[in-house]
Amino acid sequence: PVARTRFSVLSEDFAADPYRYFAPLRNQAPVHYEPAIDSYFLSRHEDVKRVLTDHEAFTTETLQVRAEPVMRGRVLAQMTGAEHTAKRKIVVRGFTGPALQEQIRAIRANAAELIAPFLTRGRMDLVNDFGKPLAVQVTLDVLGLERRDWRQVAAWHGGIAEFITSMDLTPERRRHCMDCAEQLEAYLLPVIEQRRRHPGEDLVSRLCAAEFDGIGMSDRDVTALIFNVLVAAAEPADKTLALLFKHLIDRPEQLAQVRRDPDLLGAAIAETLRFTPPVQLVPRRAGQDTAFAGGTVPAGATVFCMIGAANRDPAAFTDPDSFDIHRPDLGVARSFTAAAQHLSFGTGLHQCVGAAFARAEIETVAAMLLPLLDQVRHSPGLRYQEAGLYTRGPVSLPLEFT
Ligand code: 2IO
Repeated sequence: PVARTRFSVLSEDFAADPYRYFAPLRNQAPVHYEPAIDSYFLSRHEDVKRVLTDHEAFTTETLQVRAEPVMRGRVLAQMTGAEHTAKRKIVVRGFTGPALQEQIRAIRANAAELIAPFLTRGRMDLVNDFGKPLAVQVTLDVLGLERRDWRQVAAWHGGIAEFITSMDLTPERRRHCMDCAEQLEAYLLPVIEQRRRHPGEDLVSRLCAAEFDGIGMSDRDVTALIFNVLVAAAEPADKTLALLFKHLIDRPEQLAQVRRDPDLLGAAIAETLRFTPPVQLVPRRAGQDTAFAGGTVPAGATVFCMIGAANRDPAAFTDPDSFDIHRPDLGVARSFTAAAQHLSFGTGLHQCVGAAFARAEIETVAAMLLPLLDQVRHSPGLRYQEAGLYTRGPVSLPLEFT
């Protein structure tokens, strides 16, 4: 369907179902230029992998305009060298090892509380009734922030995520997003003050106590990394959970296998991430003219790596458009590490720091839900709909169960 002159990834047709355009893009326009936003879209697995691993030729400077205004400072992905290594390590410690074990308990408690009122009703919207609140509550737990403020934080998070992921922000929406960022910052500053004076074991305290090159972290440094963790942990979580359930419900045989053997959940999550990555785009800036097989990207250009298209490249996966938790080329254990073949956590120096946490979160919740949601099925009569170009997931997923 790619008509050479007219096709746009910013069109309504593409937004309605990007997946049908991925093969034509890879085959006919692997270096697709989008004049309205003066950006290049790369869709081949090989090209995307090259952009994400060639840190000389492609930088993360794009985040200066796309993220920094609402993040109130620099996020991990913008850092390089020793600063990046040191600060990344602090964040990693916040949700791996002993910290992760503690968080899994908190995830179970949050999930149990959220699901309880729906068990007798036999119906629930997995996105809006469960996944979204869960994603924010879990993130607040990780950060050591007040869980009871989750509605307010969720609203601010919405504005911040909108800024980062929009291709066409109106001045009004931009103002709204900036207001959300300023209000969340004002909410966090007294907390940061308090943790500086009385540090605990939580991630905010660890960030406050960190030093780099003998210099402590400013309030701005700490705020930006809190925002970073908030957006990165909350935004893709409800989408991944809902996509996992949708793919399994649509394939009763694979759902039955996962029910019988919950050890298959790791594979089901890895395949969900490959098949429908919740983060569809990763932006970079070309530092130099770079030639790809399908065309050249000029120095200074904004480049979007199309993760969904790369993950369905037949050069990387056999029968890429089918969802198969048993696919031999998945590599379940590798799927959550730097050796992953799918690119849903990115790759290279800035590969997702939360990959192991994400797996633990979705696996824990799905293992709890499956036995509770007997005969889980779609609620009849509602049209399934996904939204988002940058981050993408089901708008809602109304389910019935017994
Ligand atoms: C938060 C886009 C949801 C990240 C971002 C400004 C930086 C970075 C990502 C992911 C997912 C979010 N980029 N996480 O793509 O931390």
